[in-house]
Amino acid sequence: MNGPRVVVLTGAGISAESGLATFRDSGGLWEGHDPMQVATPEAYADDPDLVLRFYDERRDALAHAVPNAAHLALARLEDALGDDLLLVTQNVDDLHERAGSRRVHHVHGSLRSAWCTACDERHDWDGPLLHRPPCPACGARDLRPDIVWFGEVPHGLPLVEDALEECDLFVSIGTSGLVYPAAAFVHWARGSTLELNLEPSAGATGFAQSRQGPATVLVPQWVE
Ligand code: BV8
Repeated sequence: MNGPRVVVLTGAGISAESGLATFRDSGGLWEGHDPMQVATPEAYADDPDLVLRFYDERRDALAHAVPNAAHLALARLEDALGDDLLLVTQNVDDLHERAGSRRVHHVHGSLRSAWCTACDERHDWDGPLLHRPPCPACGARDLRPDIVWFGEVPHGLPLVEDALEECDLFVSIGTSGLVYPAAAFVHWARGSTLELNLEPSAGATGFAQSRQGPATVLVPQWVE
């Protein structure tokens, strides 16, 4: 199987210059909570309103954010490479899509999708979930954020693993390299590896090359 020649992984750092908070910068707290403690099935079972507010606020912030030069450069890269590029993102925002990327693989889910735990249907979703709207398919009031929480299995790992094993180049952009299994992608990659990040990530030494700087500078430079 001839997989994509280039696999790109993005993290919260690529959306930072669009004004979206990252997980671990600026103290990394939301209303005094560690996001890592809120983004879990246990937190949702224990205090669903807290978790739903966390995602409603981020979904609302997303409506006011716009893609930046890094997102736009990756959309141009897709125009040039077509199926030779696989864009994988840990992000739950839709800035890659709004920049023009057509094939985006969200391994951690999406803010703009809601998942009905009664009928298992997923729905494009823009509004809040705090008031427990009915599922458009079955009417149950069991919609949860369509997000992969800590302890849940990321989407489409076999597809990513196959692509990494065949690729010529793996590029990691804007991620701290702290969350697995995405942080292990660099070790699964067959080809050369490059990290573009504001500072060396936890996995920086695992990359053949690691460049530091803002994504809006480094990504267009790399793509061009
Ligand atoms: C799972 C959705 C089992 C929520 C997220 C070993 C192996 C496997 C699992 C584990 C393991 N060890 C521990 C685990 C469990 C756990 C884990 O990794 N814990 C960590 C904390 C140790 N992993 C899981 O639970 C995963 N599931 O393992 O299931 C399994 C696995 C495989 C097969 C079968 C079963 C699920 C993880 C997914 C959790 N959900 N997101 C939400 O978004 O609310 S993860 C969350 O962290 C976000 O998605 C985020 O994207 C991700 C990683 O964070 P980053 O994107 O890197 O963001 P961060 O703030 O950390 O860093 C930003 C970086 O950008 C910084 O480096 C900064 O310097 C840089 N930056 C800032 N500004 C800029 C910039 N760079 C460039 N330009 C700028 N301007």
